[in-house]
Amino acid sequence: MSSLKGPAPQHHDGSSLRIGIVHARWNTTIIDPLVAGAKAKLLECGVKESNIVIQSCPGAWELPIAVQRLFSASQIQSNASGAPSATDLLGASTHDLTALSAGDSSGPFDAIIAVGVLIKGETMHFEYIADSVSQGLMRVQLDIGIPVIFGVLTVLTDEQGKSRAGISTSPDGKGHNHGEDWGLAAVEMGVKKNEWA
Ligand code: DLZ
Repeated sequence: MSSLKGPAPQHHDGSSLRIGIVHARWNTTIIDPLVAGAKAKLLECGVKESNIVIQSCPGAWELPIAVQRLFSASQIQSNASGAPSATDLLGASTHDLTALSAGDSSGPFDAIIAVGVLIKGETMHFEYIADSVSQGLMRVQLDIGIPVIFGVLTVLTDEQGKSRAGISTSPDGKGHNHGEDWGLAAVEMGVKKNEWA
């Protein structure tokens, strides 16, 4: 029976891929399981742990520049042997990007997952950030020519966010971890980007 919502997940072989995850540090209760879900699916698809690089930035607003810099740094790294690593470059130029973990591999990323959680407050902040981040990530994706997976939840309440991270406390169940879908999308698009090159 076909599902009413979302694409049927495709499982591709990610063993030759290098994937970046950049996440905001606002709403970490929701962010952490999303990042863990994305990483679990990458590993399940065969992406090597050393080829998964996870970085953070302060908030969702910073995600477009963080993705762009992470990709540029990985390109520089692959073009010049002995050059500073992606983590070094990001650390040097963007002090609030901190490495949670970094792989020992090098080379440009095949896809980058941008993860953020925007929860609507009482002001217009949410609308401005949500709109700018969406447009910024699309622009970066097309500029760098690498799939940028849109892992930004724009929710009205904490509970909606928790449900989409698979940690809801509601009696209806825990919800579904969308991070897992983003991991699968990154592998699918990373593989297809190479096939369509
Ligand atoms: C300022 C702000 C607010 C109000 N809400 C969120 C949020 O729900 N999620 C998120 O990721 N970031 C939020 N931020 C921070 C901005 O994204 C940004 O980090 C700051 O405005 C500094 O540029």
